[in-house]
Amino acid sequence: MAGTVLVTGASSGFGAAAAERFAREGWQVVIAARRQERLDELKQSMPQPDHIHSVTLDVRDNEAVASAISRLPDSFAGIDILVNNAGLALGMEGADEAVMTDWETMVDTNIKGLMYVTRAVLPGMVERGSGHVVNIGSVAASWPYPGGNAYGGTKAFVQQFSRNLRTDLLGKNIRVTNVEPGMCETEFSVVRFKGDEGKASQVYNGMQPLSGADVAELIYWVTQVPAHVNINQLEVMPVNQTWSPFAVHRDS
Ligand code: NDP
Ligand code: 8X3
Repeated sequence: MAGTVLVTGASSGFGAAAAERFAREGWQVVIAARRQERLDELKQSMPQPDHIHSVTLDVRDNEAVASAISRLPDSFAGIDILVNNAGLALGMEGADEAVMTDWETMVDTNIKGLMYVTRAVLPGMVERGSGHVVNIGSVAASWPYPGGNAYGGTKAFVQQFSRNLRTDLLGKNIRVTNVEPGMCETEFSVVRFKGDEGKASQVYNGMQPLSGADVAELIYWVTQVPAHVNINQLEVMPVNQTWSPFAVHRDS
């Protein structure tokens, strides 16, 4: 057996693809998300379902996170790799029109949820003297775009939190990597546009976005480099996405 990986947000997108990628290589996978039926389907689709343990979990609930980690069955309790993937964007309104509860949900999930899961899992890694935390950031952490406001802010937190984790964990043999993808067609835009599938699919119209499998491959790869190597940050975009020049507003 290769080891045990915990993937949050495993019911869809990168998380489901990463769970499959690790399982294919013989890893045990703890799959966590809120939608239990999706987790059940994923488990049953795996080559060895008994190597998969599913946990219904809302990462915004610190007590539930701590309790779920402490109640993992013994055979799944030694988490070697944590993939902090659960997250979302909500809305694309400008900052003067954005919905405050959307901002709060992004902060609660992308920042606080990621902190809760990390804090619950790290002591075991430190005790065992090994581990790897793979955080899923975004290009939005570094590169602003209209409507990215609070979402980009939450991913900037993930970027700096990842760096600071590295400094705290120096000498403890625990790796930390921040994977920062650009446009990828998952359920991300359907969630962002609150179920409007037409609007979501327009985001990827006429261009080839990344796939969940592309990102899963990178998540897997950063964990497979030699044990003395730490990939700090990995930014990736589809070829058809780059930055914009500075925008300048002119009066005439
Ligand atoms: P999806 O919407 O396909 O997947 C998001 C996953 O997060 C789902 O499994 C969802 O599960 C889970 N999730 C959301 N909220 C919670 C919560 N409160 N508790 C537990 N799980 C939760 O999107 P992606 O796969 O694209 O997104 C995964 C990560 O990648 C996110 O952090 C996103 O910000 C980031 N990202 C996405 C990019 C993209 O273009 N797609 C680019 C860069 C980064 P459930 O609803 O069942 O709880
Ligand atoms: C989302 C990436 O490029 O769609 O994290 O804003 S992008």
